[in-house]
Amino acid sequence: MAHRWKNDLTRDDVTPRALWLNRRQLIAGVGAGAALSLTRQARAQDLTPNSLEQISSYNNYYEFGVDKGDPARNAGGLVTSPWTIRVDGMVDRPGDYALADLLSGLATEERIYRFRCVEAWSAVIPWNGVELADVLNKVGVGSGARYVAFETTVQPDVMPGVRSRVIPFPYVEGLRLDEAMHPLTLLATGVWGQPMPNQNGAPIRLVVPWKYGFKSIKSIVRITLTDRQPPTTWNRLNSREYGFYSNVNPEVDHPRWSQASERQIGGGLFARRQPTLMFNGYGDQVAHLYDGMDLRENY
Ligand SMILES: Nc1nc2c(c(=O)[nH]1)N[C@H]1C(S)=C(S)[C@@H](COP(=O)(O)O)O[C@H]1N2
Ligand SMILES: [Mo]
Repeated sequence: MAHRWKNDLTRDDVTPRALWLNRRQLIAGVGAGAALSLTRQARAQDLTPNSLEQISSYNNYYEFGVDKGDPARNAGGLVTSPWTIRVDGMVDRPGDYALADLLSGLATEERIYRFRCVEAWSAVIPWNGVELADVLNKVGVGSGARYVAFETTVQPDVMPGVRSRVIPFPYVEGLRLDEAMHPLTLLATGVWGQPMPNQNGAPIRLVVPWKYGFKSIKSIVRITLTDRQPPTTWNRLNSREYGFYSNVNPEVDHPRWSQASERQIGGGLFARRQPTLMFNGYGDQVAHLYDGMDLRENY
């Protein structure tokens, strides 16, 4: 049986590089017709993308409940329009931005990324979105900024998990500035060319493909540039199990389970376990960010 994951991707095989080139062409006016199709991206990486149905029916979004099916069942009432994002902290142009204004003029892209959750499930997801770096450059990163903090909306009326306080809300996450500025890091507004389903974090959520899923904060209403490492929800709840960095690392086990393998959602009961790849397969592009760091200590 053919393996879904390929360990021997070369730099030229991987999607983002091709897309950077493609993006330059778009900027140069070659036009969307030249865009690398999702099918070709998937083929180049030997990946089988999950269906929209699979991607939107097995979720973690604790504001809507702790079971994987709860977000799909309960997120229908999330109010996503109008949507305002507060941009504050060490930033040149702080303010409350209407979502459309914040994104206007930025290049929208389609990218197929591997997704890896700490509980050993994985997915392959065609995201639509913009590079976070483009948004940060638009608002102007202040000279002292070293981290980016994110916050999710809190809508108690429509969020049963918030009312029952399953964990403290708002959900918060953070990245080091160089991680945030990396071209793989997206603010995603859709999947499979459709608007982001509520349960996946409508209208806009973070996607950091070399980190565990919980770094991908959903339904973002605040972005703060700061000189201090910001608190993150899972690290706050259990710092022994969830670190700030949360890079996918098959060699560092979660205290209660192995992280060495994974199963792609939608594969059924007998889905084959795949070996988990360091940095979720994105090592060529991101390993240099962590040169000299002990990735066991900085988990
Ligand atoms: N606001 C918020 N964002 C969140 C979560 C959450 O509970 N609340 N769960 C995280 C976890 S644990 C995972 S695995 C991913 C799941 O993203 P998906 O449902 O789109 O697959 O969302 C992350 N973002
Ligand atoms: Mo997760």
